[in-house]
Amino acid sequence: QQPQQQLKPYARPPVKSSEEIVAMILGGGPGTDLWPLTNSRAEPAVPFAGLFRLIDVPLSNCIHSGISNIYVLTQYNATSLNRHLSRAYQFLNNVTLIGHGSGFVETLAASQRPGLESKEAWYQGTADAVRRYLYLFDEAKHEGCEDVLIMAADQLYRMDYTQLLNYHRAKGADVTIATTPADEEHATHLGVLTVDRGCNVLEFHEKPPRTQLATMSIDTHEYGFADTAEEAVSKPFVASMGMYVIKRKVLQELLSTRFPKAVDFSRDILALMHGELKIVAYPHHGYWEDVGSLKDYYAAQMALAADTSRLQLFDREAPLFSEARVLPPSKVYGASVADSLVGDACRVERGSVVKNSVIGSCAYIEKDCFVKDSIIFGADTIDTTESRAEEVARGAIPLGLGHNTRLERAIVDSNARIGPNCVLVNKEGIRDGRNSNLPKGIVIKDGILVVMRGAVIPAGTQV
Ligand code: ADQ
Ligand code: ADP
Repeated sequence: QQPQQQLKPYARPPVKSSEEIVAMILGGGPGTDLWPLTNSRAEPAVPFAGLFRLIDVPLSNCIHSGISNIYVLTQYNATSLNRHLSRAYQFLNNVTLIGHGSGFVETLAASQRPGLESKEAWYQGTADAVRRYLYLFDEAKHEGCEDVLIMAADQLYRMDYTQLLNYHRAKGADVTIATTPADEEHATHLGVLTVDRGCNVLEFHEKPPRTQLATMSIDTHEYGFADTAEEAVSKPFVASMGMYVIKRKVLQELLSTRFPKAVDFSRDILALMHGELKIVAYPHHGYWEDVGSLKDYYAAQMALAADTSRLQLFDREAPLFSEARVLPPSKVYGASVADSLVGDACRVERGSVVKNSVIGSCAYIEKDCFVKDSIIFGADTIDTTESRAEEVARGAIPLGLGHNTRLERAIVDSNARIGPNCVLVNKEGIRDGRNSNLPKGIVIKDGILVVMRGAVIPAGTQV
Protein backbone atom coordinates (compact mmCIF):
# COMPACT_ATOMS: atom_id res chain seq x y z
CA GLN A 1 0.00 0.00 0.00
CA GLN A 2 1.29 3.45 -0.93
CA PRO A 3 1.54 6.16 1.73
CA GLN A 4 -1.01 8.91 1.18
CA GLN A 5 1.51 11.67 0.43
CA GLN A 6 2.62 9.80 -2.68
CA LEU A 7 -0.78 10.53 -4.16
CA LYS A 8 -0.18 14.28 -3.82
CA PRO A 9 0.65 16.13 -7.02
CA TYR A 10 4.14 17.26 -7.86
CA ALA A 11 5.38 18.55 -11.20
CA ARG A 12 8.03 16.38 -12.82
CA PRO A 13 10.58 16.60 -15.62
CA PRO A 14 9.82 15.36 -19.15
CA VAL A 15 10.26 11.72 -20.14
CA LYS A 16 13.93 10.91 -20.70
CA SER A 17 14.09 7.15 -21.01
CA SER A 18 11.80 4.55 -22.54
CA GLU A 19 11.92 2.65 -19.24
CA GLU A 20 9.94 5.41 -17.53
CA ILE A 21 6.83 4.53 -19.55
CA VAL A 22 4.92 1.31 -19.97
CA ALA A 23 2.14 1.31 -22.55
CA MET A 24 -0.83 -1.02 -22.10
CA ILE A 25 -3.02 -1.40 -25.15
CA LEU A 26 -6.45 -2.77 -24.32
CA GLY A 27 -7.31 -5.19 -27.03
CA GLY A 28 -9.55 -7.55 -25.21
CA GLY A 29 -13.03 -6.13 -25.59
CA PRO A 30 -15.59 -8.49 -27.10
CA GLY A 31 -15.92 -6.02 -29.98
CA THR A 32 -19.64 -6.71 -30.22
CA ASP A 33 -20.31 -3.40 -31.95
CA LEU A 34 -17.96 -4.44 -34.73
CA TRP A 35 -19.60 -7.84 -35.10
CA PRO A 36 -19.60 -9.71 -37.53
CA LEU A 37 -16.03 -8.59 -38.27
CA THR A 38 -15.13 -9.71 -34.74
CA ASN A 39 -16.85 -13.06 -35.16
CA SER A 40 -13.57 -14.86 -35.62
CA ARG A 41 -10.93 -12.29 -34.71
CA ALA A 42 -10.13 -9.92 -31.85
CA GLU A 43 -11.21 -6.30 -32.28
CA PRO A 44 -7.62 -4.97 -32.69
CA ALA A 45 -6.99 -7.49 -35.49
CA VAL A 46 -9.79 -6.08 -37.65
CA PRO A 47 -8.22 -5.02 -40.96
CA PHE A 48 -8.42 -1.48 -42.30
CA ALA A 49 -7.23 0.50 -45.33
CA GLY A 50 -6.34 -2.66 -47.24
CA LEU A 51 -3.01 -3.31 -45.54
CA PHE A 52 -3.35 -2.60 -41.84
CA ARG A 53 -5.06 -3.86 -38.72
CA LEU A 54 -6.52 -1.56 -36.06
CA ILE A 55 -3.73 -2.41 -33.61
CA ASP A 56 -1.23 -0.88 -36.05
CA VAL A 57 -2.53 2.57 -35.09
CA PRO A 58 -1.53 2.64 -31.40
CA LEU A 59 1.59 0.58 -32.07
CA SER A 60 2.79 2.91 -34.82
CA ASN A 61 2.03 5.90 -32.61
CA CYS A 62 4.07 4.26 -29.83
CA ILE A 63 7.02 3.69 -32.13
CA HIS A 64 6.96 7.25 -33.47
CA SER A 65 6.71 8.52 -29.89
CA GLY A 66 9.75 6.53 -28.81
CA ILE A 67 7.75 4.19 -26.58
CA SER A 68 9.07 0.66 -26.73
CA ASN A 69 7.75 -1.06 -23.59
CA ILE A 70 4.38 -2.26 -24.75
CA TYR A 71 1.86 -4.80 -23.50
CA VAL A 72 -1.21 -5.73 -25.51
CA LEU A 73 -4.03 -7.18 -23.38
CA THR A 74 -6.15 -9.63 -25.31
CA GLN A 75 -8.67 -12.35 -24.79
CA TYR A 76 -11.31 -12.97 -27.44
CA ASN A 77 -10.26 -14.79 -30.61
CA ALA A 78 -6.71 -13.63 -30.22
CA THR A 79 -5.05 -16.02 -32.68
CA SER A 80 -4.81 -13.75 -35.72
CA LEU A 81 -3.89 -10.83 -33.44
CA ASN A 82 -1.05 -12.77 -31.85
CA ARG A 83 0.23 -13.84 -35.23
CA HIS A 84 0.11 -10.30 -36.54
CA LEU A 85 1.96 -8.91 -33.52
CA SER A 86 4.67 -11.52 -33.66
CA ARG A 87 5.18 -11.09 -37.40
CA ALA A 88 4.96 -7.31 -37.56
CA TYR A 89 6.47 -6.07 -34.31
CA GLN A 90 9.08 -8.66 -33.41
CA PHE A 91 11.75 -6.08 -34.25
CA LEU A 92 10.70 -3.97 -31.26
CA ASN A 93 11.95 -6.65 -28.92
CA ASN A 94 15.47 -5.48 -29.52
CA VAL A 95 14.89 -1.83 -30.11
CA THR A 96 15.60 1.04 -27.80
CA LEU A 97 13.58 4.19 -28.28
CA ILE A 98 13.52 7.43 -26.19
CA GLY A 99 17.00 7.37 -24.61
CA HIS A 100 18.20 4.04 -23.25
CA GLY A 101 16.32 0.95 -22.16
CA SER A 102 15.31 -2.19 -23.95
CA GLY A 103 12.00 -2.66 -25.71
CA PHE A 104 9.34 -5.34 -26.06
CA VAL A 105 5.85 -5.98 -27.35
CA GLU A 106 4.16 -8.73 -25.37
CA THR A 107 0.63 -9.98 -25.39
CA LEU A 108 -1.02 -10.58 -22.05
CA ALA A 109 -3.91 -12.97 -22.46
CA ALA A 110 -6.68 -13.43 -19.93
CA SER A 111 -5.97 -16.80 -18.46
CA GLN A 112 -7.27 -19.25 -15.96
CA ARG A 113 -5.51 -19.04 -12.63
CA PRO A 114 -5.98 -21.07 -9.47
CA GLY A 115 -8.84 -19.70 -7.39
CA LEU A 116 -10.79 -18.22 -10.30
CA GLU A 117 -14.14 -19.58 -11.46
CA SER A 118 -14.09 -20.23 -15.19
CA LYS A 119 -16.19 -17.18 -16.02
CA GLU A 120 -13.96 -15.01 -13.84
CA ALA A 121 -10.93 -16.10 -15.82
CA TRP A 122 -11.91 -13.67 -18.55
CA TYR A 123 -11.11 -9.98 -18.15
CA GLN A 124 -14.31 -8.42 -16.89
CA GLY A 125 -13.42 -4.97 -18.22
CA THR A 126 -10.56 -2.54 -18.80
CA ALA A 127 -9.62 -1.93 -15.14
CA ASP A 128 -9.96 -5.60 -14.31
CA ALA A 129 -7.69 -6.52 -17.21
CA VAL A 130 -4.93 -4.16 -16.05
CA ARG A 131 -5.37 -5.21 -12.40
CA ARG A 132 -4.58 -8.82 -13.24
CA TYR A 133 -1.20 -7.85 -14.58
CA LEU A 134 -0.27 -5.33 -11.88
CA TYR A 135 2.22 -7.83 -10.51
CA LEU A 136 4.39 -7.19 -13.56
CA PHE A 137 5.20 -3.76 -12.15
CA ASP A 138 6.89 -5.42 -9.21
CA GLU A 139 9.40 -7.06 -11.53
CA ALA A 140 12.90 -5.64 -11.71
CA LYS A 141 12.53 -4.64 -15.36
CA HIS A 142 9.83 -2.14 -14.42
CA GLU A 143 11.65 -0.62 -11.49
CA GLY A 144 12.12 2.61 -13.45
CA CYS A 145 8.51 2.79 -14.67
CA GLU A 146 6.93 6.04 -13.51
CA ASP A 147 3.86 6.38 -15.67
CA VAL A 148 1.55 3.93 -17.40
CA LEU A 149 -0.10 4.85 -20.67
CA ILE A 150 -3.37 2.97 -21.12
CA MET A 151 -5.22 3.08 -24.41
CA ALA A 152 -7.71 1.37 -26.66
CA ALA A 153 -7.17 -0.40 -29.94
CA ASP A 154 -10.33 0.55 -31.78
CA GLN A 155 -9.52 4.10 -32.81
CA LEU A 156 -7.99 5.88 -35.80
CA TYR A 157 -5.72 8.84 -35.06
CA ARG A 158 -2.15 10.06 -35.04
CA MET A 159 -0.65 11.22 -31.79
CA ASP A 160 2.73 11.97 -30.33
CA TYR A 161 2.31 10.38 -26.93
CA THR A 162 5.38 12.15 -25.55
CA GLN A 163 3.43 15.42 -25.69
CA LEU A 164 0.66 13.83 -23.66
CA LEU A 165 3.16 12.34 -21.19
CA ASN A 166 5.06 15.58 -20.75
CA TYR A 167 1.82 17.51 -20.28
CA HIS A 168 0.83 15.01 -17.58
CA ARG A 169 4.16 15.59 -15.86
CA ALA A 170 4.20 19.35 -16.26
CA LYS A 171 0.71 19.51 -14.74
CA GLY A 172 1.81 17.31 -11.88
CA ALA A 173 -1.22 15.14 -12.59
CA ASP A 174 -1.93 11.76 -11.02
CA VAL A 175 -4.22 10.87 -13.90
CA THR A 176 -4.41 12.52 -17.31
CA ILE A 177 -7.30 11.77 -19.64
CA ALA A 178 -6.72 12.43 -23.34
CA THR A 179 -9.74 14.26 -24.72
CA THR A 180 -11.23 15.57 -27.92
CA PRO A 181 -14.14 17.95 -28.54
CA ALA A 182 -17.36 16.12 -29.45
CA ASP A 183 -20.85 16.86 -30.72
CA GLU A 184 -23.96 15.69 -28.90
CA GLU A 185 -24.50 12.59 -31.04
CA HIS A 186 -20.97 11.28 -30.37
CA ALA A 187 -20.89 12.47 -26.75
CA THR A 188 -23.72 10.10 -25.78
CA HIS A 189 -21.47 7.18 -26.79
CA LEU A 190 -18.32 8.40 -25.04
CA GLY A 191 -17.09 9.39 -21.60
CA VAL A 192 -17.76 13.13 -21.15
CA LEU A 193 -16.09 15.40 -18.64
CA THR A 194 -16.34 18.91 -17.30
CA VAL A 195 -13.22 20.90 -16.55
CA ASP A 196 -12.14 24.17 -14.98
CA ARG A 197 -9.98 26.67 -16.89
CA GLY A 198 -6.83 24.86 -15.79
CA CYS A 199 -8.12 21.66 -17.46
CA ASN A 200 -8.65 20.03 -14.06
CA VAL A 201 -11.43 17.47 -14.34
CA LEU A 202 -14.47 18.31 -12.24
CA GLU A 203 -16.87 15.57 -13.28
CA PHE A 204 -16.76 12.48 -15.45
CA HIS A 205 -19.83 10.72 -16.84
CA GLU A 206 -19.63 7.58 -18.93
CA LYS A 207 -21.98 7.68 -21.93
CA PRO A 208 -24.27 10.35 -20.45
CA PRO A 209 -27.85 10.60 -21.74
CA ARG A 210 -28.82 13.79 -23.59
CA THR A 211 -30.61 15.17 -20.54
CA GLN A 212 -27.41 15.01 -18.52
CA LEU A 213 -25.32 16.39 -21.39
CA ALA A 214 -27.41 19.53 -21.34
CA THR A 215 -25.51 20.68 -18.26
CA MET A 216 -22.05 19.73 -19.52
CA SER A 217 -21.41 21.92 -22.56
CA ILE A 218 -18.65 24.55 -22.54
CA ASP A 219 -16.99 26.85 -25.05
CA THR A 220 -14.47 24.22 -26.11
CA HIS A 221 -12.50 26.77 -28.15
CA GLU A 222 -12.06 29.18 -25.27
CA TYR A 223 -10.99 26.32 -23.01
CA GLY A 224 -8.40 25.18 -25.56
CA PHE A 225 -9.99 21.96 -26.80
CA ALA A 226 -11.49 22.96 -30.18
CA ASP A 227 -9.27 24.50 -32.84
CA THR A 228 -11.76 27.16 -33.91
CA ALA A 229 -14.83 28.99 -32.59
CA GLU A 230 -16.90 27.29 -35.34
CA GLU A 231 -15.78 23.86 -34.22
CA ALA A 232 -16.69 24.77 -30.64
CA VAL A 233 -20.27 25.51 -31.71
CA SER A 234 -20.79 22.04 -33.18
CA LYS A 235 -18.65 20.28 -30.57
CA PRO A 236 -19.36 21.78 -27.15
CA PHE A 237 -18.44 18.66 -25.12
CA VAL A 238 -15.07 17.44 -23.86
CA ALA A 239 -14.99 13.71 -24.55
CA SER A 240 -12.61 11.08 -23.25
CA MET A 241 -10.58 9.22 -25.86
CA GLY A 242 -10.41 6.25 -23.50
CA MET A 243 -6.68 6.97 -23.15
CA TYR A 244 -5.17 7.57 -19.75
CA VAL A 245 -1.75 8.33 -18.32
CA ILE A 246 -1.63 7.26 -14.70
CA LYS A 247 1.29 7.48 -12.32
CA ARG A 248 2.43 3.91 -11.82
CA LYS A 249 2.07 4.09 -8.03
CA VAL A 250 -1.36 5.71 -8.31
CA LEU A 251 -2.48 2.99 -10.70
CA GLN A 252 -1.44 0.30 -8.26
CA GLU A 253 -3.15 2.10 -5.39
CA LEU A 254 -6.36 2.68 -7.35
CA LEU A 255 -6.74 -0.86 -8.63
CA SER A 256 -5.64 -2.82 -5.61
CA THR A 257 -6.70 -0.67 -2.65
CA ARG A 258 -9.07 2.14 -3.51
CA PHE A 259 -11.25 0.38 -6.13
CA PRO A 260 -10.39 -3.31 -5.83
CA LYS A 261 -13.65 -4.36 -7.50
CA ALA A 262 -13.71 -1.80 -10.32
CA VAL A 263 -14.39 -3.40 -13.69
CA ASP A 264 -13.95 -0.43 -16.06
CA PHE A 265 -11.71 2.62 -15.68
CA SER A 266 -14.37 4.99 -16.92
CA ARG A 267 -17.57 3.87 -15.17
CA ASP A 268 -16.07 2.43 -12.00
CA ILE A 269 -13.12 4.71 -11.27
CA LEU A 270 -13.09 8.05 -13.11
CA ALA A 271 -16.80 8.65 -12.66
CA LEU A 272 -16.47 8.04 -8.91
CA MET A 273 -13.45 10.23 -8.17
CA HIS A 274 -14.27 13.45 -6.39
CA GLY A 275 -11.26 15.66 -5.95
CA GLU A 276 -9.08 13.06 -4.24
CA LEU A 277 -6.47 13.04 -6.97
CA LYS A 278 -5.25 15.54 -9.50
CA ILE A 279 -7.02 14.49 -12.68
CA VAL A 280 -6.49 16.65 -15.74
CA ALA A 281 -7.75 16.65 -19.32
CA TYR A 282 -5.26 16.71 -22.18
CA PRO A 283 -6.62 18.45 -25.27
CA HIS A 284 -5.74 16.37 -28.34
CA HIS A 285 -5.80 18.47 -31.50
CA GLY A 286 -6.28 16.75 -34.80
CA TYR A 287 -8.12 13.78 -36.22
CA TRP A 288 -9.41 11.15 -33.84
CA GLU A 289 -12.16 8.67 -34.37
CA ASP A 290 -13.53 5.74 -32.44
CA VAL A 291 -14.20 3.03 -35.04
CA GLY A 292 -15.50 0.50 -32.54
CA SER A 293 -18.90 0.28 -34.28
CA LEU A 294 -19.57 -1.11 -37.75
CA LYS A 295 -21.16 2.16 -38.89
CA ASP A 296 -18.21 4.34 -37.84
CA TYR A 297 -15.68 1.79 -39.09
CA TYR A 298 -17.35 1.71 -42.51
CA ALA A 299 -17.64 5.51 -42.72
CA ALA A 300 -13.96 5.98 -41.78
CA GLN A 301 -12.86 3.60 -44.56
CA MET A 302 -15.08 5.30 -47.11
CA ALA A 303 -13.55 8.64 -46.13
CA LEU A 304 -10.07 7.17 -46.64
CA ALA A 305 -11.07 5.97 -50.10
CA ALA A 306 -12.66 9.29 -51.03
CA ASP A 307 -9.68 11.21 -49.64
CA THR A 308 -11.91 13.14 -47.27
CA SER A 309 -10.42 11.50 -44.19
CA ARG A 310 -8.17 13.53 -41.93
CA LEU A 311 -6.08 10.41 -41.30
CA GLN A 312 -2.95 10.77 -43.41
CA LEU A 313 -1.77 7.40 -44.76
CA PHE A 314 0.81 8.89 -47.10
CA ASP A 315 3.10 10.26 -44.44
CA ARG A 316 6.82 10.11 -45.06
CA GLU A 317 7.80 11.08 -41.52
CA ALA A 318 5.52 8.77 -39.62
CA PRO A 319 4.49 5.71 -41.63
CA LEU A 320 1.92 3.33 -40.21
CA PHE A 321 3.64 0.04 -39.51
CA SER A 322 2.20 -3.33 -40.33
CA GLU A 323 3.26 -6.82 -41.23
CA ALA A 324 5.79 -6.73 -44.07
CA ARG A 325 4.65 -9.35 -46.53
CA VAL A 326 6.36 -10.64 -49.62
CA LEU A 327 3.65 -10.20 -52.23
CA PRO A 328 3.61 -9.19 -55.89
CA PRO A 329 2.07 -5.88 -56.97
CA SER A 330 -1.61 -5.59 -57.71
CA LYS A 331 -2.67 -6.05 -61.32
CA VAL A 332 -5.49 -4.10 -62.89
CA TYR A 333 -6.41 -5.50 -66.33
CA GLY A 334 -8.66 -3.49 -68.67
CA ALA A 335 -10.72 -2.34 -65.69
CA SER A 336 -11.49 0.94 -64.02
CA VAL A 337 -10.50 1.58 -60.41
CA ALA A 338 -11.26 5.06 -59.08
CA ASP A 339 -11.13 6.75 -55.68
CA SER A 340 -10.06 3.54 -54.03
CA LEU A 341 -7.31 2.06 -51.89
CA VAL A 342 -5.85 -1.17 -53.22
CA GLY A 343 -3.59 -3.52 -51.23
CA ASP A 344 -0.91 -5.89 -52.56
CA ALA A 345 -1.39 -8.84 -54.89
CA CYS A 346 -4.93 -7.99 -55.96
CA ARG A 347 -6.31 -8.72 -59.40
CA VAL A 348 -9.08 -6.75 -61.06
CA GLU A 349 -10.10 -8.34 -64.33
CA ARG A 350 -11.23 -6.81 -67.63
CA GLY A 351 -14.49 -4.87 -67.71
CA SER A 352 -14.78 -4.43 -63.95
CA VAL A 353 -15.49 -1.09 -62.31
CA VAL A 354 -14.35 -0.34 -58.76
CA LYS A 355 -15.37 2.99 -57.20
CA ASN A 356 -14.82 4.50 -53.80
CA SER A 357 -13.79 1.22 -52.23
CA VAL A 358 -11.05 -0.34 -50.13
CA ILE A 359 -9.59 -3.53 -51.57
CA GLY A 360 -7.37 -5.60 -49.26
CA SER A 361 -4.40 -7.73 -50.23
CA CYS A 362 -4.88 -10.84 -52.38
CA ALA A 363 -8.44 -9.84 -53.40
CA TYR A 364 -9.61 -11.28 -56.72
CA ILE A 365 -12.26 -9.47 -58.76
CA GLU A 366 -13.27 -11.34 -61.90
CA LYS A 367 -14.48 -9.83 -65.20
CA ASP A 368 -17.34 -7.35 -65.46
CA CYS A 369 -17.90 -6.83 -61.74
CA PHE A 370 -19.22 -3.59 -60.30
CA VAL A 371 -17.96 -2.63 -56.84
CA LYS A 372 -19.02 0.62 -55.23
CA ASP A 373 -18.70 2.04 -51.70
CA SER A 374 -17.45 -1.30 -50.48
CA ILE A 375 -14.64 -2.85 -48.45
CA ILE A 376 -13.12 -6.15 -49.57
CA PHE A 377 -10.66 -7.65 -47.07
CA GLY A 378 -9.00 -10.05 -49.49
CA ALA A 379 -7.59 -13.50 -48.89
CA ASP A 380 -4.81 -15.31 -47.04
CA THR A 381 -3.24 -16.62 -50.22
CA ILE A 382 -2.73 -15.78 -53.86
CA ASP A 383 -4.75 -17.87 -56.29
CA THR A 384 -3.22 -18.90 -59.60
CA THR A 385 -5.27 -18.85 -62.80
CA GLU A 386 -4.84 -22.63 -62.96
CA SER A 387 -6.03 -23.28 -59.43
CA ARG A 388 -9.12 -21.14 -60.04
CA ALA A 389 -9.91 -22.94 -63.31
CA GLU A 390 -9.52 -26.25 -61.56
CA GLU A 391 -11.91 -25.14 -58.78
CA VAL A 392 -14.50 -24.01 -61.32
CA ALA A 393 -14.13 -27.30 -63.23
CA ARG A 394 -15.12 -29.25 -60.13
CA GLY A 395 -18.04 -26.97 -59.40
CA ALA A 396 -16.42 -25.03 -56.53
CA ILE A 397 -16.45 -21.23 -56.16
CA PRO A 398 -12.97 -19.66 -56.11
CA LEU A 399 -11.93 -16.94 -53.64
CA GLY A 400 -13.07 -13.40 -54.33
CA LEU A 401 -15.81 -12.06 -56.60
CA GLY A 402 -17.10 -14.16 -59.50
CA HIS A 403 -17.66 -12.49 -62.87
CA ASN A 404 -20.48 -10.02 -63.37
CA THR A 405 -21.12 -9.66 -59.64
CA ARG A 406 -22.37 -6.39 -58.22
CA LEU A 407 -21.50 -5.11 -54.79
CA GLU A 408 -22.65 -1.87 -53.20
CA ARG A 409 -22.26 -0.57 -49.64
CA ALA A 410 -20.89 -3.95 -48.62
CA ILE A 411 -18.04 -5.39 -46.57
CA VAL A 412 -16.61 -8.69 -47.80
CA ASP A 413 -14.63 -10.31 -45.00
CA SER A 414 -11.49 -12.32 -45.74
CA ASN A 415 -11.44 -15.59 -47.68
CA ALA A 416 -15.05 -15.19 -48.86
CA ARG A 417 -16.06 -16.90 -52.09
CA ILE A 418 -18.77 -15.08 -54.02
CA GLY A 419 -20.12 -16.79 -57.13
CA PRO A 420 -20.76 -15.15 -60.51
CA ASN A 421 -23.80 -12.98 -61.31
CA CYS A 422 -24.57 -12.08 -57.70
CA VAL A 423 -26.22 -8.79 -56.78
CA LEU A 424 -25.35 -7.83 -53.20
CA VAL A 425 -26.70 -4.33 -52.83
CA ASN A 426 -29.28 -4.58 -50.03
CA LYS A 427 -32.10 -3.92 -52.51
CA GLU A 428 -34.76 -3.65 -49.84
CA GLY A 429 -32.78 -1.21 -47.74
CA ILE A 430 -32.82 -3.48 -44.68
CA ARG A 431 -31.29 -1.80 -41.58
CA ASP A 432 -30.65 -4.86 -39.47
CA GLY A 433 -30.87 -8.29 -41.01
CA ARG A 434 -29.35 -10.61 -38.48
CA ASN A 435 -32.50 -12.64 -37.96
CA SER A 436 -34.14 -12.30 -41.36
CA ASN A 437 -34.02 -14.82 -44.16
CA LEU A 438 -30.78 -13.68 -45.69
CA PRO A 439 -28.62 -16.28 -47.44
CA LYS A 440 -26.15 -18.11 -45.19
CA GLY A 441 -22.98 -16.08 -44.68
CA ILE A 442 -24.64 -12.69 -45.24
CA VAL A 443 -25.61 -10.27 -42.49
CA ILE A 444 -26.93 -6.72 -42.71
CA LYS A 445 -26.16 -4.35 -39.86
CA ASP A 446 -26.75 -0.59 -39.80
CA GLY A 447 -27.73 -0.92 -43.46
CA ILE A 448 -24.31 -2.31 -44.35
CA LEU A 449 -24.24 -5.73 -46.03
CA VAL A 450 -21.50 -8.00 -44.67
CA VAL A 451 -20.32 -11.20 -46.34
CA MET A 452 -18.80 -13.12 -43.46
CA ARG A 453 -15.28 -14.49 -43.26
CA GLY A 454 -14.88 -17.59 -45.40
CA ALA A 455 -18.54 -17.50 -46.56
CA VAL A 456 -19.49 -19.21 -49.82
CA ILE A 457 -22.19 -17.32 -51.71
CA PRO A 458 -23.75 -19.32 -54.57
CA ALA A 459 -23.91 -17.95 -58.13
CA GLY A 460 -26.82 -15.63 -58.82
CA THR A 461 -27.52 -14.77 -55.17
CA GLN A 462 -29.53 -11.55 -54.91
CA VAL A 463 -29.88 -9.47 -51.76
P1 ADQ B 1 -15.78 2.13 -24.98
O1 ADQ B 1 -15.02 2.08 -26.26
O2 ADQ B 1 -17.25 1.89 -25.02
O3 ADQ B 1 -15.54 3.53 -24.24
P2 ADQ B 1 -14.71 -0.32 -23.93
O4 ADQ B 1 -15.75 -1.13 -24.60
O5 ADQ B 1 -14.36 -0.61 -22.54
O6 ADQ B 1 -15.11 1.19 -23.89
O7 ADQ B 1 -13.42 -0.43 -24.86
C1 ADQ B 1 -12.25 0.32 -24.69
C2 ADQ B 1 -11.06 -0.51 -25.15
O8 ADQ B 1 -10.78 -1.48 -24.18
C3 ADQ B 1 -11.24 -1.28 -26.45
O9 ADQ B 1 -10.04 -1.25 -27.19
C4 ADQ B 1 -11.54 -2.69 -26.01
O10 ADQ B 1 -11.09 -3.66 -26.95
C5 ADQ B 1 -10.78 -2.77 -24.72
N1 ADQ B 1 -11.44 -3.63 -23.75
C6 ADQ B 1 -12.76 -3.63 -23.42
N2 ADQ B 1 -13.02 -4.56 -22.51
C7 ADQ B 1 -11.84 -5.18 -22.26
C8 ADQ B 1 -11.45 -6.26 -21.44
N3 ADQ B 1 -12.35 -6.89 -20.73
N4 ADQ B 1 -10.16 -6.63 -21.45
C9 ADQ B 1 -9.24 -6.00 -22.20
N5 ADQ B 1 -9.54 -5.00 -23.02
C10 ADQ B 1 -10.82 -4.58 -23.05
C11 ADQ B 1 -14.22 3.90 -23.82
C12 ADQ B 1 -14.31 4.75 -22.57
C13 ADQ B 1 -15.01 6.07 -22.89
C14 ADQ B 1 -14.29 6.75 -24.02
C15 ADQ B 1 -14.23 5.82 -25.22
C16 ADQ B 1 -13.42 6.42 -26.34
O11 ADQ B 1 -15.01 4.04 -21.57
O12 ADQ B 1 -15.04 6.89 -21.75
O13 ADQ B 1 -14.96 7.95 -24.37
O14 ADQ B 1 -13.59 4.60 -24.85
O15 ADQ B 1 -13.43 5.56 -27.46
P1 ADP C 1 -8.06 -12.33 -40.82
O1 ADP C 1 -7.30 -11.50 -41.77
O2 ADP C 1 -9.35 -12.75 -41.38
O3 ADP C 1 -8.11 -11.74 -39.47
P2 ADP C 1 -5.87 -14.09 -40.58
O4 ADP C 1 -5.25 -13.60 -39.36
O5 ADP C 1 -5.85 -15.53 -40.93
O6 ADP C 1 -7.36 -13.71 -40.64
O7 ADP C 1 -5.15 -13.28 -41.67
C1 ADP C 1 -5.39 -13.46 -42.94
C2 ADP C 1 -4.95 -12.23 -43.66
O8 ADP C 1 -3.59 -12.00 -43.46
C3 ADP C 1 -5.18 -12.37 -45.12
O9 ADP C 1 -5.73 -11.21 -45.64
C4 ADP C 1 -3.82 -12.69 -45.65
O10 ADP C 1 -3.74 -12.13 -46.93
C5 ADP C 1 -2.89 -12.09 -44.67
N1 ADP C 1 -1.61 -12.75 -44.38
C6 ADP C 1 -1.06 -12.73 -43.16
N2 ADP C 1 0.15 -13.25 -43.20
C7 ADP C 1 0.40 -13.63 -44.43
C8 ADP C 1 1.51 -14.24 -45.09
N3 ADP C 1 2.62 -14.53 -44.45
N4 ADP C 1 1.41 -14.50 -46.37
C9 ADP C 1 0.30 -14.17 -47.03
N5 ADP C 1 -0.75 -13.59 -46.47
C10 ADP C 1 -0.73 -13.32 -45.19
